[in-house]
Amino acid sequence: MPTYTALQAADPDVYRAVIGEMDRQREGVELIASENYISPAVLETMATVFNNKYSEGYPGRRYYGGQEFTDNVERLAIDRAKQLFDAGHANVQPHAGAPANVAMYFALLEPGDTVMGMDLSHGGHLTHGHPVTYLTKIFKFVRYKMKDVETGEIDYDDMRKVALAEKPKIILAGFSAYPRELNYAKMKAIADEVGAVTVADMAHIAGLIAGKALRNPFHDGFDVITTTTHKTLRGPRGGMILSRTEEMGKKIDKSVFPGFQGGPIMQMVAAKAVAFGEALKPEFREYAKQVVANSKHLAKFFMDHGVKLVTNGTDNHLMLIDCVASWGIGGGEVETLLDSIGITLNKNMIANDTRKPMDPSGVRLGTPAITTRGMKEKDMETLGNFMLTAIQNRSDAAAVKKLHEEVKTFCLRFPVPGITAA
Ligand code: DSN
Repeated sequence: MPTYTALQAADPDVYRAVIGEMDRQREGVELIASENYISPAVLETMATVFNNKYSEGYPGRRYYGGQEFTDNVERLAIDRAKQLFDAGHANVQPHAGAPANVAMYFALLEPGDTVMGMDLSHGGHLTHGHPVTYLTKIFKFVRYKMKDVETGEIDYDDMRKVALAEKPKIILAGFSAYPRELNYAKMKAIADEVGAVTVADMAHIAGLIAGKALRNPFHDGFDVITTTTHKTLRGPRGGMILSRTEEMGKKIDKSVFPGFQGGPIMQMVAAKAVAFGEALKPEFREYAKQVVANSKHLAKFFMDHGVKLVTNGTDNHLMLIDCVASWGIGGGEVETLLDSIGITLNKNMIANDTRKPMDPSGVRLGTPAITTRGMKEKDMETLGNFMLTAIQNRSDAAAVKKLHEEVKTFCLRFPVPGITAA
């Protein structure tokens, strides 16, 4: 375990919080679909002296001196990202996924232009045009949805009809709570008909694409990919924008800096380089394959036990449980109950939900973090049983407490990179 002796001496309060969080991560099961554990090398790089450096601009074109080593790590991150995703250009400076999307919109649109993205309630993301975001004050968003929530198939006919009527400048693929593969080729054909740029926000599935477990939208002619780097890709917290062509990449670069952000967070850029280096290794392909295998196995386990999954299964790392249909209780109640036994997931709206976002009908869960810990198919059954037993015995405090101990004992068998040695 890292010791953090300087922190302990300087600030015992923050030190205690760090140790508490390490213990929580070691002793519990992380099923939040967007979370993961980074390697010791990525973790070390995030705490390096690159923190002390301002580097506005891009490698070889900076506004301040002293850039020999920052240029070096940013070039490594760019080259590795391009190789991982077959991209023509990579901007590795976005601080996170939402800023990456904002920079992308401003690179490609004028105020008042229209974007077509997936409806939040059917799996899309806030930055794909939800009215609570400031983006909707500047751009017009139109939405597409699933045609059939039992299969998850997108309504591509309606998408085409709306695209022909609304003439969006961007057709945006991507999601944060959708368990199926998208048909990028169909979306690209619709975009070509109306002259739209195709963008995929692959934040959730970047690691699965890098690991060749899911299809790469560039291979169907998509123009731009935005992503975070810390989910399935198992890198530091941050964002990235990839372009198919250098020409598009130039527009993106200008938008990220100076258009939107200031100096890059260079220790994170360096850590992205390390994570992308790890993702280029053959072991990462095994990881990506296992994430999907675990997810499909857990989904089947639930369905075999009468649990209702939105779209009745999964093609990727995540699934959505309809808790009301399965157990007659809301997703918030399930989240709180499972938290109390050391299993973390999040309450989530499901398609056509009649409940409110803070008290929705579903929960979302995924397998990226538990797969990093080395869990395999048989462990999915153990986890599924823990969850179902907790729900069945939710009014029996002693049974819930006993289950918490069992979860802890189970978890401690699986090392957490950066916390416990493998
Ligand atoms: N917070 C991320 C997720 O959990 O999907 C998306 O922004």
